[in-house]
Amino acid sequence: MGHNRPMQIVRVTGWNIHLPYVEGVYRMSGDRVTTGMDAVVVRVTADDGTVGIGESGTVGVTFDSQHLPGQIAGISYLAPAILGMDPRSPQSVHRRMQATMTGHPYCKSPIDIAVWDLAARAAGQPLWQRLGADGPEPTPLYRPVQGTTPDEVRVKANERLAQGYRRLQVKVGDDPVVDARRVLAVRDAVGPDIVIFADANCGFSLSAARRFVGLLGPGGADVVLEQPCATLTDCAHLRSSWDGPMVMDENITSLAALIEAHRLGVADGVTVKLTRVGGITPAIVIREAAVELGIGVTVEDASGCNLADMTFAHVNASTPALRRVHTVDFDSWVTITHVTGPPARQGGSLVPDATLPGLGLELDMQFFGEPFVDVQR
Ligand code: 0XW
Ligand code: MG
Repeated sequence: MGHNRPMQIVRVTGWNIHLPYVEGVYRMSGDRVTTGMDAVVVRVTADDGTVGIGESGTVGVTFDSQHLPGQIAGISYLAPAILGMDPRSPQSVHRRMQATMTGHPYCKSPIDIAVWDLAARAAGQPLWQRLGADGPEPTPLYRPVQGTTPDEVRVKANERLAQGYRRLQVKVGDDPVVDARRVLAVRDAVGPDIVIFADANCGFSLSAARRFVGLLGPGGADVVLEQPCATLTDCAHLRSSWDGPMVMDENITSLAALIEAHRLGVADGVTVKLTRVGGITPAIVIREAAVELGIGVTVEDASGCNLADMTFAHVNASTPALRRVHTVDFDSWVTITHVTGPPARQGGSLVPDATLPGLGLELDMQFFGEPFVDVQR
């Protein structure tokens, strides 16, 4: 038997990087338009030289309660507090972050991901295995279809199919009449076998959401409704008009929120965003509870490139197949890939590498300038 030698975190380094979109712009309801996403990358180094890396970031400042300068300040505050801790116990490191700063989960997320990567590397295991997965299983991808008119979204939906996606997300949440026409146009263009999520990103008032689902007609065009209104209460009221599948995203901020969504009957599925909840440690608690409750789970985030995608690949692989829904591939969205190693995307799925330890990726230092934080013990 080998000896369990002590190991400690001796350095924490963080950079931020802007990731422009390949397609120019991305729109969500309420005229929330961005031309790229911000990502923060954290590297945690152990005393034996093993490193772990994590990425999590923001899409503008009007999606979730997140702000890049806040993330930089919070990570700089948290970094010294985890020096000296054993990175092979990620939950312990997360408890230290919780004790150091209340809230601000978007600051804890990239540190937590980097510590999980390091823990898996130290164990000589891929992260999917460290998280208890059955194997390096694939997670199907979805991709938003953007466009303001029915004709535009028809063309865009077919482009997405040609790119290999079999699951589409149509952004809604503005004018219910216009939105319903666009969703029906996509359904007409892609046929009955393609999964369509209609994501309002909290944009509909309750009355607008009622009008929208009514205009989809009998069977609701077989769409899944994603976060139609801003609150769980309004989503619950919508149940009197919509008995089709409903998925909560922005409202899933914690385990307590998941339990409340379940109690209200609005969570056939949930989207757990790592940056929103504070990293892998809280995400897998929420995921395990959702699986236990029979709720489908997506693990993803608001922003990133292949490093974020690979994290989604590993964490989703450890969700039992019956409850694994889909996820996002940001590397296809943006013009920069700031890591080297295998791409997470394989055709229409994300797949973690079967054997490489941790996340299996290295930072490509040509993309990183001065770090905003670099603390050492
Ligand atoms: C499609 N996303 C994963 C990208 C944006 O960050 C928001 C999110 C969503 O579901 O709306
Ligand atoms: Mg969403």
